Parts: sequence; C-alpha cells; structure tokens
Amino acid sequence: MEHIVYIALGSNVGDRLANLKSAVANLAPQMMLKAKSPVYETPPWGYEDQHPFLNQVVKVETYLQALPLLKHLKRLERALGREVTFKNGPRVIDLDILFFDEQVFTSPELTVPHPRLHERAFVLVPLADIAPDFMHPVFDKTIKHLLEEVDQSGITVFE
Ligand code: PH2
Ligand code: MG
Ligand code: MG
Repeated sequence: MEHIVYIALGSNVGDRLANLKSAVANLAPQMMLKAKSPVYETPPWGYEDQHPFLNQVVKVETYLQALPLLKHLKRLERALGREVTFKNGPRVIDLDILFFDEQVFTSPELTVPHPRLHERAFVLVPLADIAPDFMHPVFDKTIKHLLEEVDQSGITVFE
C-alpha cells in the first residue's frame, strides 16, 4: 500500500540551499519524489532572533507507515548534520510530515495533519504551489483557502 505524504523542509544554519538539496536527494529509495515547490526565504517564526529560513514542500509516495516514516526522517535529519537545539530554534535541516494521505491521528510521537501548518505562511506558501486544492481533513478548507487567512509578508522566492 503506497501513501501520499507532504513534507515541509526548513533550514537556517550553514549552506541552507545545499541542506535542502541534500535532503531532497536523499528521499529515495524509501520515498519517491512526486512534486517539489520552489524554495522560499522566510522570516523566522516563533523565535525571531535567528537567521531567516529557506523553506520548501515536497510531495512523496512511500510504502512506509507514518511512524516508520517519522523515524526515517529523524534519521535523515541527523545524517544531514542536525543537532539538538530548542523549540523553534535554529536548525541545519527540519523535515516535518504535514499530511499523510487524508489521515487524522495523534500519537505521543506524531500528530497528523501537522497541528500548526494552518498558521504558518512558510508552510502554506510552498504547499499552495504544489497542492492548492488539497483539502485539509480537519478544517475542511483547501490549502489555497488557508493561505488567504495568514500573513505572507516577508516571504520571497529564493530559487
Ligand atoms: N521552523 C520552525 C520555527 N520557525 N520559521 C520559519 N520561517 N521557517 C521554519 O521552517 C521554521 C520557523 C520550527 O520547526
Ligand atoms: Mg518544524
Ligand atoms: Mg521538526
């Protein structure tokens, strides 16, 4: 059984673009890349005293279930040089599961859909490029619609 998953990528430490590119290059073989958004430069959200981020969203197909996929993404983050910092703090690479098919669930390790994606322009802007009509299974609103409700100021196309 294959699953369709949207993953948010973020980086604000080191060579940010190279970090995103390495992550995308290392999705296979566990994940097959189906679509990727442009890369955006975005103001830091949550904890503001840090470098701007580069953000991107990818759509992948995978045979992994959600928790094994999460474990795999954590392993990939470590392999790409991520070190433990603090909540919303600087990071070499962050790989967050946004949607896992149309599933809705919470476990101690993972909540799907990502519980804050609807408030974050740095996620919604790139997500709207590749999935404007995807329906958020909790809010029953499309990504395009959710994007209209957030402040997009300061977000620029990077590549
Ligand atoms: N990630 C965070 C906290 N704040 N801000 C931006 N602009 N981009 C991010 O990816 C980001 C953030 C926690 O994961
Ligand atoms: Mg994150
Ligand atoms: Mg994360």
